[in-house]
Amino acid sequence: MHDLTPTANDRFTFGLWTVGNPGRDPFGDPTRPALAPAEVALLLGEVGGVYGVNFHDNDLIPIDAGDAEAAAIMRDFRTALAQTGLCVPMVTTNLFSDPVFRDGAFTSNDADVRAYAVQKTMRAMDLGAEFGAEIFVMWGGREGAEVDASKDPVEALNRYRRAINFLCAYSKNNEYAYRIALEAKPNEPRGHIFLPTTGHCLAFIHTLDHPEMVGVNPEVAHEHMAGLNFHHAVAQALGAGKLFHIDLNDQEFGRYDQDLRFGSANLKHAFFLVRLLETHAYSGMKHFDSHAFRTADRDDVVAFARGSMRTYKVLQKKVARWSADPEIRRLLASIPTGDSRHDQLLVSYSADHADRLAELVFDRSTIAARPLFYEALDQRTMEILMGIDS
Ligand code: GLT
Ligand code: MN
Ligand code: MN
Repeated sequence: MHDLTPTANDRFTFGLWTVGNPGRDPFGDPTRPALAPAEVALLLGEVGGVYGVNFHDNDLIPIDAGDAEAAAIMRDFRTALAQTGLCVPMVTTNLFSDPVFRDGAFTSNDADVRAYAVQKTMRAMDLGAEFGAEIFVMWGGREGAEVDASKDPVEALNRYRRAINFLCAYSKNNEYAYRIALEAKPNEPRGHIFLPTTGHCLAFIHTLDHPEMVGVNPEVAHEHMAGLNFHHAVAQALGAGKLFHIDLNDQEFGRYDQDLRFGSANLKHAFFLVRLLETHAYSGMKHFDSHAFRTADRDDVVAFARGSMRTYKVLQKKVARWSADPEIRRLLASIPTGDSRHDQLLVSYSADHADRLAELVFDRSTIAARPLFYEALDQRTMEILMGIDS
């Protein structure tokens, strides 16, 4: 097997809503036929090397489906999973499409909407548990506002907190295996969405009743929409032990929500993201939360899915190549690191450490004159990315 061929060990996943995306956008109708859940699973089987398929409750069972329709869909989907060997590692709830959520779900001003949203999420948890899902994503796409006069944002976040606390307890009481992953997005479809960045989510988690159950699901495009460095957001989540899941895709800065194929817009960012995930041995799911261009037909959707995984695999190789590159190693080794004994003072506070630190004499101009060959380091990185290996 070629080393660029994805396997189940890579933990690559797609969603019913990603490869099943029919090409609708705010200005145009679908360009591809809708696929039934079982058809999406079969398509992913044809793609090859995919570990799992994720879904929103209503990707699998339409919101108005009767019992017989639901049972038939479940039966066909289970058959397709068995045929393809795919599992369902992550599920989520659609709290954004139905008009009932036009002004939010957990954070709505309307107690009926809030209760319905929690009830719908409980059912989605029940559904996902039937398929063995262990990650429950919460993307609050409609949790937000266009009109700040309409909501007290402190109270909105209190409502959000109460809903998540309730659902964590529900999951525990049912002995479900879920860990909840909050997904940030700054805007779209709302003008302003609550918990707009991964950093906001990380801070919010520590105000919850069960912070140990809750982490994040950062998405490349969402952090880029906020103009942020995704790799840094993921690093903070990793450092906090909160990277429960990741949504890989791409996004041009300053554009509408594009959900582009992973690595297709910002290759250098994608490279450093892969390096981060690989060097910190991230072992969770790598979910491609993107969709093929509206111009794609079924074959091109297959090419899109294969391309997403292949780009990750190529970047994995590039990371190994980069790390072993003599020039990169030389340049990294040249970065001045100063007198490591100073770190012994800073490792913890004591009156003695403070006194010794106070006595140190630093020659600012000498320190500031130490060379930093970052232009050379960045150029060599670019050359490796461009395929110039010598
Ligand atoms: C929606 C959104 C994604 C979220 C999904 C989970 S749905 O497509 O744009 O980023 O991950 O609800
Ligand atoms: Mn998105
Ligand atoms: Mn996403």
